Formats: sequence, C-alpha cells, structure tokens
Amino acid sequence: MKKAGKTIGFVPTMGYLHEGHLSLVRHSKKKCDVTVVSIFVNPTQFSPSEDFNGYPRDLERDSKILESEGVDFLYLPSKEEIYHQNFQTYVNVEFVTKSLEGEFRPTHFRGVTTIVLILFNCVQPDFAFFGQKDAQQLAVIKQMVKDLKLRVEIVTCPIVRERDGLAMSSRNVYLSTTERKDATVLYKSLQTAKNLISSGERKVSFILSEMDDLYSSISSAQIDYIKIVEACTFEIVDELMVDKEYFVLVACRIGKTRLIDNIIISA
Ligand code: PAJ
Repeated sequence: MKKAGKTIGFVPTMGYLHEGHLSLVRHSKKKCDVTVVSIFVNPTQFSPSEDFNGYPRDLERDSKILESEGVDFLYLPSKEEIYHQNFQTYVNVEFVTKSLEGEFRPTHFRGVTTIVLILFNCVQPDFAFFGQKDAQQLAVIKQMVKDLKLRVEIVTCPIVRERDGLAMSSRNVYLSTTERKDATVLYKSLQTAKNLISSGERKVSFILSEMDDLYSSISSAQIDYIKIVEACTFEIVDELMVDKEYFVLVACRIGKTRLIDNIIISA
C-alpha cells in the first residue's frame, strides 16, 4: 500500500476500546488512506504490583467496533511475537520520563517507548495518533521520535470525556457506583485551576492548594500528584508566565483504581 503511494495511519492501543480510542481512529481515517489499529496489552509497561493480569480485555467486542468504524487492519501481535525468548533491547528516554508518572511508575515509560518503537517498525506508519489524555506519554513519544529520527509524524488528539467531565479510560470499569461519582473530582479540580488562572492567579502553590482542598472531602481519593508543568519541557514551575502554555496534571487513586487527567492552559 505504501508502494502504491497510500498514507498509513496507526492507532496503537491496549484495547477495551471506548470513545477516546475511537476518536483517534476517526482522526486517522480522516487524514490517512489506510488505518491500522493495534491491540496489545504490553507487559513491560506494567510493574509487578500493577494490573497487567486484571487489565480489562474484550477482543470480540473490540474487533466488532473497529469493523463498524471501517478500520482497515487490526494488528494483534502475541506476547511471544513481540518479546521473544532472548529479547534484550529497550528504549529509554531520559529527562521527560523522570517526573510525575515516571516518579510513581519508574519502569513504565521504558516499556511504553520500547513497545511503541517495535509497533512503529512493524506497521511503518506515516502518521501515528495519540491522545492528550496521556500527556506525558505523548511528550515522551515525541521526544523519542525526534531523538531517533523516526520517519513518522505524531498527531495529538484531544481528551474525550464523559458528560460529567470524567476522562474516558479503560480503567473506569473498575470503579464502583460511589467511586464513579467520586472520580469526577479530578476534572472538577482541573476546572478550579483553569478558573483561578483565567481570573489572573499566577502563583502555582496557591492554585495547587485550592485544587487539593477539593479532594479532602472525598474519602476514596488518594492523590499521587497534582502539578503544573511547562507544556514543551514538562518542567515543574512555581510561577506562571503570561503567554506561555502549561499542563495542569493530576494522578489520583479512587479506591484501588489509579486515574490520570490533565488540561492545557495558557496564563
Ligand atoms: P491505551 O491506554 O489503550 O490508550 C491508547 C491511546 O488512546 C493513547 O494514545 C491514549 O492517550 C488514547 N486515549 C485513551 N483515553 C483517551 C481519552 N479519554 N481521550 C483521548 N484519547 C484517549 O496508551 C496506551 O494504551 C499504551 O501506553 C500504548 C501507547 C498503546 C503503548 O502500549
């Protein structure tokens, strides 16, 4: 297909598809001649204490959905095909992986970059589509593409949310009814930050403590981090500067379910 001059769009996923994933598929279908989706629950990006075994899977449902979306190819590599017996090569992006998710999940990004590079090599896409939902993952992948001079263009797609603001995630199925309600605190806290910043607040410590207050009344919530970082470098900042872009990011456990969310803002 490439030889015939067709552009290949690629959407890597771990399956259990929702509207967030499908928005990436639709972006790819719009931009590219051929769309490839992969489903692979990647063991190397989970630490031993994380939910690799319990990660939700429903291949039959996923393939039907992708078929009805008009996806051209579904790539389903096996664990053995990707990580053969003598596998020993990993990709490590340095600085941008250190903070935030990298601090709480130290081996996570090494697994992500390794699998994404392998999938890029197998699929050889012209464009690859990723969600802003995983803002740091996107920054890490963009860094890898730049540093290793990969011949693929990364396309960023906006976060798709439920009606009450909760960012869609395959892990939302873990939430009980009460936890599902509690989980709206992530988006509410991001909106609080946005409102404070648009009314002129520039002091990061004040913004973070106002956000933090919202979580104190929710007993199921345990914050891993709430941070504001400079959008390009992912460096943590104390004071916001006019005309610069930032991410406000949260990672919080609601009961046993770890959720992440973010918004982009300019001060
Ligand atoms: P997964 O969590 O399945 O997500 C696949 C893609 O869907 C990612 O680019 C993610 O950012 C995007 N996505 C998830 N929820 C979204 C939402 N609510 N709105 C918009 N996009 C959303 O991310 C991974 O898998 C893996 O780390 C992977 C890149 C496939 C490597 O294993």
